[in-house]
Amino acid sequence: MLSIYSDTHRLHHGQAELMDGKLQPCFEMPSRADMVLERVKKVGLGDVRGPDEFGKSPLLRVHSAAYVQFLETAWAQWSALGRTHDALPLVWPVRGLRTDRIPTDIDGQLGYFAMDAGVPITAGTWEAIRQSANVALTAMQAMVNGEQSAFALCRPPGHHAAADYMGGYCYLNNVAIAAQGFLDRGAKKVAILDVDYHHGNGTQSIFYDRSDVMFVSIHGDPLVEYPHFLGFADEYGAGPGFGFNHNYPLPHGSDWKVYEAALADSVRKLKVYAPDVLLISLGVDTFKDDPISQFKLENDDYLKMGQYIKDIGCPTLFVMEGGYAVEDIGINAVNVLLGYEGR
Ligand code: OKP
Ligand code: ZN
Repeated sequence: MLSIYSDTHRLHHGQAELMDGKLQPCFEMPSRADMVLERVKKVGLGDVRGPDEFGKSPLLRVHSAAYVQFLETAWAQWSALGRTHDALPLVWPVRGLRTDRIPTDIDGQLGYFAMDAGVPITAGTWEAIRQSANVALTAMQAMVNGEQSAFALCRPPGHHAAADYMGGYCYLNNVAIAAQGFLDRGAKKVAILDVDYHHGNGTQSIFYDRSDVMFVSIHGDPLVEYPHFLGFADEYGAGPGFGFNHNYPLPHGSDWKVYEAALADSVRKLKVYAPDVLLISLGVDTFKDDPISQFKLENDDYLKMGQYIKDIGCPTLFVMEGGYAVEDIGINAVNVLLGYEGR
């Protein structure tokens, strides 16, 4: 399987996130991608190529112009005030507050365009997130050109980012941008299966009212897990998109047995939909030793996950999302790809 990767992800390295009331080093760190790349090479998965440049237009097919401009200028606005630490939001427009005007100061903009404080913006963030989207788009283009499968080794991840907000380590929604890329190149029906531990709220919201993108997600129950405010089982889609969104919230402590039942049901739904192309939001934070998650999958379970995905039976683009047990992230992510390839 072809992999796409860029070293540019290193330019994004947040200093700290709030966890349990304490500032701690960010879980979403550069070594994550290094470990996955190392494993790709070690098992001889296939060629590894750098990304091509797709510019801003494919980003604007998914994200609002105001949001993309905010991402592009946030660090300059922040550092112009003499600030040297990461930019972070601190105030949000919750129920009853005004969202009909975009603040002109950077603190207001950070709150307006964010769902939480897990999204540090550094000097290199814009370049890193742009290239992460280019990695996904390059893998998409390779498949349009004939590859039957590909692995976009994206970092930072993307599935929590919606049309006009960032959150949960995510800025540009790489998998949504690639999905829209397939549609813009002639695909009629696309499906996204999100196996990250956290619900892909951004991806769901981007395609919620559309029938040309089916979104299926298996994740920790949002009643007790991030992102808390989306990802419940009764979210089926809206308008023409009704019936094209399926969530499988699972309890804390879920192991492969519990997970497999949800995955098998997801596979059934995806086979009925019969998409032209399938995208996988490949988070491996479902692993038993993940430091921020509560499922119990083991290394070999990811091989079986890959076999289930293969059984859906269509061209498949794997897009890297989460996974914070850095020692095992490479083994687990690449096991899905090996399982898919029947190796
Ligand atoms: C990003 B991805 C846990 C706080 C969780 C945000 C998690 C973002 C996960 N106590 N903070 O889906 O892997
Ligand atoms: Zn996650």
